[in-house]
Amino acid sequence: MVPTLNEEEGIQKVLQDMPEDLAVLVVNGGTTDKTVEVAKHYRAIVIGQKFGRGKGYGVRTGMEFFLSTKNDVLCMIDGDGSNDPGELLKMIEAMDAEKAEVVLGSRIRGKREKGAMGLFTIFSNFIVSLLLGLRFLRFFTDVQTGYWVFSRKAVETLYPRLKAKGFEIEMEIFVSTFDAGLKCIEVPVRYKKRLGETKFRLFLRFRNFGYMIYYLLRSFF
Ligand SMILES: Nc1nc2c(ncn2[C@@H]2O[C@H](COP(=O)(O)OP(=O)(O)OP(=O)(O)O)[C@@H](O)[C@H]2O)c(=O)[nH]1
Ligand SMILES: [Mg+2]
Repeated sequence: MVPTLNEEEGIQKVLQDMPEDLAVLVVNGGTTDKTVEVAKHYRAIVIGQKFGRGKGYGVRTGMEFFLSTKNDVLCMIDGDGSNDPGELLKMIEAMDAEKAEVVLGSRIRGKREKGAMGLFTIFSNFIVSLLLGLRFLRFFTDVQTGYWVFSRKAVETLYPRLKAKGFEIEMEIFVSTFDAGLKCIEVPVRYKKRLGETKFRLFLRFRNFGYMIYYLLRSFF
């Protein structure tokens, strides 16, 4: 599943690099550029997101679609060309080897292209991950990553619990995974500079700190 909003450049790279064994679902969040045309050219299934605007709605639409299929594993990556789809196979192998239900790809522990992640982003992601992980007495380094792999059981368990509309979706997935008692592991992944323009604007980044406090407290009750 590739949640996408105006990523005509990035989606092309993502779909070109996608391992052949993976069927691709592009969840379009109201794109006004050529993202949909490019995705269809590469034979991806394209669906429009339901419920409203925001990445959270996009991810939840993709999960709902996945549950209507018979597939066993759901992978998720960003459509901006920063995530290498080849890493997903490594994440699926790690999920099998460690009998986990959820795998997240850590860009902090993996090799990053120079300039792909600013110091502020590295620092803030690390702090958010440290605090949310500590809440469950675990150590994670990149809870806000765009790389995820879920077992079918994980999607069945998480989908009804998720309420996030926007970029807080990854934090909600993380805390909901532990609240539901699903086994979650982290593996290092490569990260490159994104193509196109960011959708995660500065004010949304600050707002995510508020959400972090909400998710930290929510899981106590
Ligand atoms: N379906 C859908 N996808 C979205 C929406 N907003 C963002 N996305 C996608 O979510 C992914 C992550 O967004 P980015 O802008 O890359 O955010 P980020 O990865 O946190 O930040 P940078 O890569 O540093 O810009 C990208 O593939 C976006 O196109 C949305 O409202 N709906
Ligand atoms: Mg990105």
